[in-house]
Amino acid sequence: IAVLTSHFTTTMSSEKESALAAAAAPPSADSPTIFDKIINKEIPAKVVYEDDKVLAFRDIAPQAPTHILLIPKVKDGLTGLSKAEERHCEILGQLLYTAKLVAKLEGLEDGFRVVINEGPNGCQSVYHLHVHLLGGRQMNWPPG
Ligand code: TR5
Repeated sequence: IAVLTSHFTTTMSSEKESALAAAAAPPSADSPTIFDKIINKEIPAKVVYEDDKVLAFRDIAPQAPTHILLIPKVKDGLTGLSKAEERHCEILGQLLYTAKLVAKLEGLEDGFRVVINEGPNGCQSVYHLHVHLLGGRQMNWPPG
């Protein structure tokens, strides 16, 4: 029972962790996030691609053999996709196009998934728009 309980607790805590992180996040805040520190090179990240507008780096807690985050270097109010306005169309397109480029760089010929988590129900935890690029294994549908 102790083993079962301990396994159950472990499983539940990791699920609860991301849900709690998402619930605790300030959906409307435009305050700096950890991603600003990565952009400014104040904290290290495993950068796989960079140009003047987009930065792509490996997720610290990968959910697939390849798990990369693509972010706009200038947030410009884009805490999440729900804040997108017409002026953001160019950067939104660039993020997706760069995801395709990085997928090719990573050798994901058999396919991949791109995800944008939005708000508490979407389990968003970092309020700086980012595209997840996941690959290297068979994905399932529907997502959890
Ligand atoms: O949950 P959402 O969609 O908001 O995704 C945020 C992602 O940022 C998660 O997949 C986290 O694992 C990832 N993350 C969080 C941190 C971090 C990171 N990826 C790379 N490097 C990171 N550092 C240095 N610090 C984080 N807190």
